[in-house]
Amino acid sequence: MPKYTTTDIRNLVIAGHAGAGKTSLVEALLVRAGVIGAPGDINKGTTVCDFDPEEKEHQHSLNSALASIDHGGVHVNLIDTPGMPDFLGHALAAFPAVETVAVVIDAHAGIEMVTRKIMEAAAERKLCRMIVINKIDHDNIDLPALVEQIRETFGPQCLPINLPAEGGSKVVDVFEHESGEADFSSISEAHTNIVEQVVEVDEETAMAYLEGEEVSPEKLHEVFEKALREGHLIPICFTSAAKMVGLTELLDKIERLMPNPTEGNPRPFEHGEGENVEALTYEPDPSKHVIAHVFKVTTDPFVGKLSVFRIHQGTITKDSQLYIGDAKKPFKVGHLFKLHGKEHKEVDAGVPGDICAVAKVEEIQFNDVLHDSIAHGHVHLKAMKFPVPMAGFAIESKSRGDEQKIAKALSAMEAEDPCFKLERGSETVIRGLGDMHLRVLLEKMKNRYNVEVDTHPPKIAYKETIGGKAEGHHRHKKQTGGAGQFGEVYLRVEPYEAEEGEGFEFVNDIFGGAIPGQFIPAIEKGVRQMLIEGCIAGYPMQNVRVSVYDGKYHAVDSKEVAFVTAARRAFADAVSKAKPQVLEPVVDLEITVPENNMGDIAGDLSSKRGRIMGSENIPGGMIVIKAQAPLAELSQYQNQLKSVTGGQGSYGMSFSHYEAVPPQVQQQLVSQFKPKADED
Ligand SMILES: Nc1nc2c(ncn2[C@@H]2O[C@H](COP(=O)(O)OP(=O)(O)O)[C@@H](O)[C@H]2O)c(=O)[nH]1
Ligand SMILES: [Mg+2]
Repeated sequence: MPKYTTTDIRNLVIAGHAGAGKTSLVEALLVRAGVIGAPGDINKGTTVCDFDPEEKEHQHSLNSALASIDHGGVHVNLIDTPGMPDFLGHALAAFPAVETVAVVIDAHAGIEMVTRKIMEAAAERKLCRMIVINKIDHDNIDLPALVEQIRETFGPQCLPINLPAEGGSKVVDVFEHESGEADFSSISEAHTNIVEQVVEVDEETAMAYLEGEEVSPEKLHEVFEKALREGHLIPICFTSAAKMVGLTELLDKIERLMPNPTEGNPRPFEHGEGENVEALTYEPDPSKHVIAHVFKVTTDPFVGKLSVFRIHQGTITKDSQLYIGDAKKPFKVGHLFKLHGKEHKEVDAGVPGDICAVAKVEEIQFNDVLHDSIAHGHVHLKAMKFPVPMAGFAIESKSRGDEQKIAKALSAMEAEDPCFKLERGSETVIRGLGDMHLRVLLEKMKNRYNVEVDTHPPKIAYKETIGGKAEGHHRHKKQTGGAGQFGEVYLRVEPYEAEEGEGFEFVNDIFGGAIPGQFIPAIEKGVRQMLIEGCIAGYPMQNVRVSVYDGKYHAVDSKEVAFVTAARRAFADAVSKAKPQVLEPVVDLEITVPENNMGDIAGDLSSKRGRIMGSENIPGGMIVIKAQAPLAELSQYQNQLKSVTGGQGSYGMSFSHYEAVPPQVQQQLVSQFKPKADED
């Protein structure tokens, strides 16, 4: 058994924009707590949390990494996460493992794009939040202004719990202290602000406080935790990872005030399938059945596949037999690990709240639930929102014979990353959140799986539809030597909006047996072939209702193939008269650039057939532009934005909807199309 119990555990995700100092902060906390002797260096790739070859190469965190600290009787599990927008998936994936998200903000850079995304996502998942303002040693910073901006952006419930003092060389607590000297603001005022905010969530405590009664520390913890859980308080603390300031104070706050696994809001587990899905209540009770959630899957060069999970209920030991989701057969844990950076230490058991890993269980996938009771089948976590990957490369093997190795590498990487998607169609396309994301994936393929691929921009997933109603006809008649072929079809097409799915309806409107019932499936088959192949530009067709209303047959020469062909041509005939349209995917863009680039960006977007939906100035002289644009125009956007903004701009995109392409684009796509010859 571990030396700590569930209530001794504190789990925190360390998140925030790239460069805020998250990895450095974890490193500094590890040094301060005596876990490691001296801090590693981000630039040399020697930190505990940035250990992947790709992380060393880019000097940035690209995956989540774990480290734990024993401090003052509590066991703190920290999950360091990447802060580049392209790698947001790995940060969000770790959320279900913790009670608290600590959002690190760079004192100099202020609130950035990922800061906002993380704050929003953590609130949406009802996690407790805290803000760490790091780099307080930096020159040219205005901390009072930053605190104000934070409160304006994220709400007045963001309140300092400590304040820098003595020129930023230390921090003083304002929750427990009522007086003293700070570099800005006043300790007594800050104390009153945070204590009043906290006691507000509990009427009794609020009364006692107002009447000047002493509130016990236990009671205060209880109320503090409630305020965090309800989003009524977001404490702000100050650190300098570089100068080792504010670290013990941060650990003290985590120990005394932040929620343990029996506190905070429960994770939204569900059980059942389809319409019978119900919320599942669980308890962090070590003696109950096991429920654990896999929030990270990775490949270790020494132990192979590692699946990292948070235990929510029950105790897992090396002898546990665990089921993976709905699987019928359990696996034996064998070796249970605690991860610390790239190291893994074998442990006997994990209790509720703890974060452990198993090696070499190939079947486990990201987001699986592990449990020890078949009765717990169909338990899953309520679906999490992840950004939809839109950036893509079509890939091709560099050397022949590598196809299988590539397929294996791609599925392994897909299982590890919630924002990496694979499309296998006429071309293999990898999709991610941006160029950088995709390039790192290709590097991983090379480093880990020893395969290389060529890339080119993927084909755009155009679709076809019709804008009006029309009729079509074809008589298929063939007489070659022996038996002939005969089939004649009249049909009607009209726009059709389906509740869900691609939208297709086939209606048999034949009266009086003009075509015998046995040939109707052949007609539907012919139409469906055309829906897949496309009629005007070679893209799948959607939102169409097809009604067959007349035709002719021949007692001897009519056979299935004749009606398939007749239907294909009658359908093409009808579509050509029904205002056919090519549709293209349009994406939502969120572009963050320096204010003075606004004009260039707007001009460039309009040349890309884009439109600006709104903009918002954010601290630091930046502006966030919300826009929509066709995906087809954005294949080089990353590089273009970089050159326009001198590397300061960033953007994210997600799928919005399909829209008709302009006539000249349609003409071009139609002229490139070579329809497939019918088989006779
Ligand atoms: N001046 C100063 N620099 C820091 C501090 N913490 C981190 N840095 C530097 O900021 C850069 C980014 O740090 P890193 O920990 O990789 O940030 P992350 O992307 O949030 O993990 C590195 O060059 C660090 O040395 C700090 O407290 N003060
Ligand atoms: Mg980092």
